[in-house]
Amino acid sequence: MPTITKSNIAYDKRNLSDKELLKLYYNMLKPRLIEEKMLILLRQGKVSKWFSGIGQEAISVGVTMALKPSEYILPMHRNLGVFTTREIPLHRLFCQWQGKMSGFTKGRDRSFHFGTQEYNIVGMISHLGPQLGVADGIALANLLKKNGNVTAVFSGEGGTSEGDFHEALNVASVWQLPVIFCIENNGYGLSTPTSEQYHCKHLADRGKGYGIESFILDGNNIIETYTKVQKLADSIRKRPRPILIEFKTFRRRGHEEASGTKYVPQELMDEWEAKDPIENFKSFLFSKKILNTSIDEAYVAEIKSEIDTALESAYAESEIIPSKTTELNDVYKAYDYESFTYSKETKELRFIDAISEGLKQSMQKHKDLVIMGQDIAEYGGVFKITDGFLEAFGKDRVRNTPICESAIVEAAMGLSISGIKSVVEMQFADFVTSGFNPVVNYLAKSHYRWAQQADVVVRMPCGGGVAAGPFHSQTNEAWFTKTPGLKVVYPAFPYDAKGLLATAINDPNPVLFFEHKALYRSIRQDVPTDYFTIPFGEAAFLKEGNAVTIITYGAGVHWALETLDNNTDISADLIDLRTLQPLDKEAIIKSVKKTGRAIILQEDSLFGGIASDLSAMLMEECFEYLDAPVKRVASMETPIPFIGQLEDQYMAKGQFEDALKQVLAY
Ligand SMILES: Cc1ncc(C[n+]2csc(CCOP(=O)(O)OP(=O)(O)O)c2C)c(N)n1
Ligand SMILES: [Mg+2]
Repeated sequence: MPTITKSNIAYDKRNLSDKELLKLYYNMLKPRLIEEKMLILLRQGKVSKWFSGIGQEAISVGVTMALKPSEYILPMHRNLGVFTTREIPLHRLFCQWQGKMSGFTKGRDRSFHFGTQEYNIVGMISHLGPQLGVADGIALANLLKKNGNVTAVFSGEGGTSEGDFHEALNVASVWQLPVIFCIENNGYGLSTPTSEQYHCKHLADRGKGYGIESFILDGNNIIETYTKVQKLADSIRKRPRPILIEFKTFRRRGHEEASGTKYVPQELMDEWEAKDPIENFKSFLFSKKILNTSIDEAYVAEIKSEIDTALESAYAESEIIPSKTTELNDVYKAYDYESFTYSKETKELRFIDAISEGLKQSMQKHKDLVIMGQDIAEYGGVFKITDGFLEAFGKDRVRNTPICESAIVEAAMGLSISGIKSVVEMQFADFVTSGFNPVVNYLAKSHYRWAQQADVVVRMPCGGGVAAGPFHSQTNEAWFTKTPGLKVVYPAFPYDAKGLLATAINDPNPVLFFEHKALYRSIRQDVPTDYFTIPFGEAAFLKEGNAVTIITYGAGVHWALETLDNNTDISADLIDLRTLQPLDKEAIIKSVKKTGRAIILQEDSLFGGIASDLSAMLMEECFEYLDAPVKRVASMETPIPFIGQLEDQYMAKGQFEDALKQVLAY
């Protein structure tokens, strides 16, 4: 550490007590000494990747000390000071970095990529920006619970270029969420200097554009960061609203240790070394006779001894012994399916009404369940599924959102972290692409990474046959069945839609719930009027026969039924999968072993779809029972065209009858 005899930072100690000032110093010293040790261990190859926060400690420490321990902080990769100030035992931190069992991720994720409910810290995913939207969700939960808590979230200046930043600030402003957005502007994002990252003077100036108060602080001045954040947090607790702070600081080491700093001019390094947040503060405290050599040496000795002891105990912990069962079991949160008794009374409902009724009854059952989506409140959603919900459940729980799929999925994750279930309505399943990252990387991986469930249902109005063209017709379930950690539900009937939606909401795991738009108003069925559930992973046998097994789901079910109605001589097992993840493998295999022939019908285009995987599974499991090759029937390998004659040509429906007859004739 450089020695600074006269402070280069102008401190004003205000009304802070000596004890508080010393605590600020101690809390900055700790991450610095840990990092200095880590750098040695890194060179010895004893620690994996390291992102240094040396020179930025005043921000992590100031913000963390300004918040109450019960308030969530969402740090980034350089915020060791957040973790140490929250007093996470060093043993656990070191175990985390070494991938040991006593860390926070059972060796499944590295460095600062973890969260802990015990310490109210939610660590990042690599993609940086999603943290900001997750903070919105936590802040929303605090607002709904009226607990007066503030949430702080960090981003580098590089991360502010991501769309997530824009979306999160906009949502926080529109909803007046009690969240402090902390930008650590440290001059570089990997090798990219600020001049190539953004084209405005200060990032804080962006606050105005979002309608958010913003401030610029000297990120190297611990008194300024601590007292200002404390004051702002107090004010937000009384009058909830978002605040943007740009902390000016500098990244004194490479992006990560191995990558070096060749591209950083030496003058900048020298200039910022002279502004070291710890050395300058130390010199100030010495000048005020608050700190002296003996106290300082005692601090250093105490911290070093804590580090050494914790390192020793972390190294002594045995390596993780891989177990496939443990790994697979932790992808999803365990959930014991619950069935409910319900009266025999039924009512004929259209597919769309069944979804609406199921959703409404879940809103009644789960008193804090929140639904979010574009135009879902006063307008009732573009399909009118949530018509009347606003009047029944109020604006807090039925939330119109700006057009920002990423931030809303992230906010749903934040609600789940705070123990609140949510349902997100994609206006059309096609638009999930704009929220794809948080679905497949945040929701899907969260339980596996740090045992945090993502209790979120994403409703997906999907499918073609409605002359809606390439961007309002897709059935994109295969994008999600590919991703471990997600459940995927795809009902074909009103009864299934209602019962499966209730289960999706009860299940604490992330569920993609596909609703075929062409079925909304065309399919009717008698459905129990009471609340009821249907278990996941159980296919429905709609017809039983001996000659062939037809496996399908969604609109495909109705195409197959129509074909069988027109060909009453065909004796087929017709399996409606109902849920794609989990998949009822047993039912499929059992049926194919019986019939010896299988045809799989999907609406999506062929390559990489569900049919391909099912076909491969049947080849592996039923080869010796097959009398004909397994047949896949799917739509054309083109985007989905608009006009009727082109869409009809595109759709798998038109090919199904011939393909079925071929399989039978083989
Ligand atoms: C979506 C995404 N793109 C790129 C990266 C690679 N990456 C990781 S950190 C980083 C730089 C981040 O810069 P900044 O936000 O300023 O934070 P700093 O590292 O300076 O603290 C980059 C490019 C990533 N992790 N995620
Ligand atoms: Mg940066």
